[in-house]
Order: sequence, then C-alpha cells, then structure tokens
Amino acid sequence: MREEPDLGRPRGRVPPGQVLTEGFPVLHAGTVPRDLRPGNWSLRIHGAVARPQELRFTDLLTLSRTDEVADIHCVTSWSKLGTRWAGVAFSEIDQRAKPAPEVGFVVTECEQGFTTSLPLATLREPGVLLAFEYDGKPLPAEHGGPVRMLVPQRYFYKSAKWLRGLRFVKEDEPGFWEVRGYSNIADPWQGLRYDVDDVRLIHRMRKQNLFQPLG
Ligand SMILES: Nc1nc2c(c(=O)[nH]1)N[C@H]1C(S)=C(S)[C@@H](COP(=O)(O)O)O[C@H]1N2
Ligand SMILES: [Mo]
Repeated sequence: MREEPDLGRPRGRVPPGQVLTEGFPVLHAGTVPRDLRPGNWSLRIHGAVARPQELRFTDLLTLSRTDEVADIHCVTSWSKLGTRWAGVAFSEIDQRAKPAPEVGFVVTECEQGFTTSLPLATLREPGVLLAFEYDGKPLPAEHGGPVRMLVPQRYFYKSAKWLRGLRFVKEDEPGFWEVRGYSNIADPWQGLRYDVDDVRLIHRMRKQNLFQPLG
C-alpha cells in the first residue's frame, strides 16, 4: 500500500477554505471590557427554565471541571488546531437549570450587549464549555475572560466572549453577526458562512425532501 505523502500538517481536521494559523488572532466588535474580573463576574441563567439562577465565579469553580482540546475555525478563514481549554461543561448548567420541554434555543448574552444563539441540541453535544482557562492559564480578557463560551463545532462567532447570561428560549433569536448576514447554522464542515449559504442548504434539502420545518 502506497503511503500518503507527509504534508507536515494534520489531514482531515481543516474544513474547506480554512487556513491554519499558529497565532491566536483577537476578533470582536467593540472594545475589551477591562473591568470584568472573577470577583465581579456573574452569570444569569434565565428564560424558560425551572430553576433560574445567578452564578458567581466561585460557584462555577464548585462545579465539575472539564479539560478540552479543540480545533477552532473562524469564519474569516483561520483555523487553529489543538487549542487547550478548561471550564465547566454546558451540560452541567443545563442539568441544574432544568429547561422547559419547549426550549429549542439558547441565547448566549455578553457584557456590552453582544449575543449569539445556538440550538439547545448543539450545546448539549460533547465539547461545549463555559471556558475560564486557556492553555493552562486564566482566560485573558482579550479572548473573553473571565468566562467565554467554547462551541468548537461551529464557526468561532458562535463562541461568545465575556459571557454574562444564558437565556433559554422557545424560538430562535438570531444574534449580532447573524442579523448582519452571517450564517445562523455556521457549520464549518459544510462551509456555511453567510445567510445565503443557509438558504441554499434549505433549498437543497427541500429538493431532496429532507427539510423538516421545526415545530
Ligand atoms: N462578546 C463577543 N463575543 C464574540 C465576538 C464579539 O464581537 N463579542 N466575536 C466573535 C467572533 S467573530 C470571533 S471570530 C471570536 C474570536 O475570539 P478570539 O478573539 O478569542 O479569537 O469571538 C466571537 N465572540
Ligand atoms: Mo469571527
């Protein structure tokens, strides 16, 4: 059997159209909220949940800790492989909050008003974290510290920095980038970058009778 040439990079881990970076670019709308620190940070868990609650940073630390190695993919085309994170799995919060059966989506709410939303089912997949450490150190402010979301299976704009709220909702509420023309599905493996890509996907699924309207 002929061996594949070694191209010096992992194969099968880079989605279409993405380019690897060794650095860690900093990207966001607006400014870095510099006053946010573990001592004054809190997280509001609200919406359609049986147990709405507010968690302080020290509360987060009492929940079981998860270490995660993830490949991240930014819609602007950079990907970074093998990033190391630690935090609390979304499933920990989910179990404590007890969302109502009709909840379909979660709006992740940030300091300064940025939001992005995700299906509850996506957040329940393995690897989704409320991250407070990057590469063995407290998550720096420019990357969303004290606490950010890590949703590695979607383009990185679905990973909210400076997380302050998780709002469980029945109907989706497209977030900051989504209402500005970016894909609401944001699957890097299908190259869903812009809203028009979602429309094309739905059109293809309709033609193959695969499209199931929600609800
Ligand atoms: N609060 C907030 N979170 C955000 C954003 C933002 O503008 N505000 N931008 C998103 C985008 S577009 C990207 S690519 C990533 C970048 O994260 P990084 O700066 O740690 O690389 O954060 C995402 N989360
Ligand atoms: Mo981005």
